[in-house]
Amino acid sequence: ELCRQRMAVKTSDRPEPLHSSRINSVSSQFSDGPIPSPSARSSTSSWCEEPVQSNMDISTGHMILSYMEDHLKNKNRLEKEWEALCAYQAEPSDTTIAQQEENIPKNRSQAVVPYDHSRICLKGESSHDNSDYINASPIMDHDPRNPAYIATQGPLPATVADFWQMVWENGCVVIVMLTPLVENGVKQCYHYWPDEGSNLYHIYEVNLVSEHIWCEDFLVRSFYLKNLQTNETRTVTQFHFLSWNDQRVPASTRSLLDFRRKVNKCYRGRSCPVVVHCSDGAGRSGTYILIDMVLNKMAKGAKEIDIAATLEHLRDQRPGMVQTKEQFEFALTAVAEEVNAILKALPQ
Ligand SMILES: *[C@@H]1O[C@H](CO)[C@@H](O)[C@H](O)[C@H]1NC(C)=O
Ligand SMILES: CC(=O)N[C@H]1CO[C@H](CO)[C@@H](O)[C@@H]1O
Repeated sequence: ELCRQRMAVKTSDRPEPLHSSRINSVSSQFSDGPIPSPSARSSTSSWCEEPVQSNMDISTGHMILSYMEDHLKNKNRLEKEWEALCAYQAEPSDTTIAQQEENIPKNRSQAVVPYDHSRICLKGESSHDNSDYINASPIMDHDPRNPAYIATQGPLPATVADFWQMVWENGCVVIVMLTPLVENGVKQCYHYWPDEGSNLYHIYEVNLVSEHIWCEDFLVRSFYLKNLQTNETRTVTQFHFLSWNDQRVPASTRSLLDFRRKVNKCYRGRSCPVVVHCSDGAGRSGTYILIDMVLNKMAKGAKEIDIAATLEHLRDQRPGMVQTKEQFEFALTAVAEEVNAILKALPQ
């Protein structure tokens, strides 16, 4: 109930973002500079945390924080709210296209398939099997014409060419991968990139340019993607979070929040959708998108924050977004922690 309560917060009246001046030694890796040598290099660095940045007003931050803390303390309220979310029915929710015979082998899970009204369509004439189907959903924030994200399942061996076609056709430059390839012997995602050199997936040539291990929780790979039909090329950066298992939550909010800051630093200034995937593209992907969407709304000075309504909005666009109560609670905790960090970084 509380989460549904509209929380009016003061709009930020500070026009300038508060830029931190700390220079990150590897930030040049993410700019569109000259293409590095074709031989992939792996490197490790000491963990250098991304500084927090936000337009958030101090009083807004304090209101949000006390709201979140109050919400997290009351487990009974959280339980009730989760129950209400579980009962939520998206409308429309037809998934007839995903269930067509030729598309069934392209779905990793039965439970999570895209809605007919909200799915990414490939250009059939460019696909290897003349089909427009991929298990992927555009996720809008406020602008119905430009999805902010594409939530998708981890590619299967049979859908890896479709995946790169989707990345190509939607102009994507950032991929957020939230699953290890295998968990306890269970395959979560196909290894859809080359470990070194290049691989060809239908007409999409993918070159691994670099691999940078940030810390034990995540690494960043840079790819050079080429469409062999047109000879056009693009640099794509993949952020791979390694320590988040299916149906679970990360061990701490800290590394996921730092991971998100690094993703957004790389993405800044773009308008293409961010590709977010785990295994089925709903539990971990939904949790990540929920956190990112809410924090982005706050950074833009949103007047009201309603996390449950935001999650319903996600579930209107893809089934199963955020799969467990623990994941929902984790999202609330992560938002509170980030707001706390932003407040600490503000000049008092
Ligand atoms: C792409 O490059 C190849 C090799 O340089 C060339 O043969 C081909 O004509 C080019 N295709 C287009 C569409 O420019
Ligand atoms: C909804 C649906 O048809 N799901 C299928 C997707 O593909 C997997 C793997 O082939 C099947 O197990 C599901 O039944």
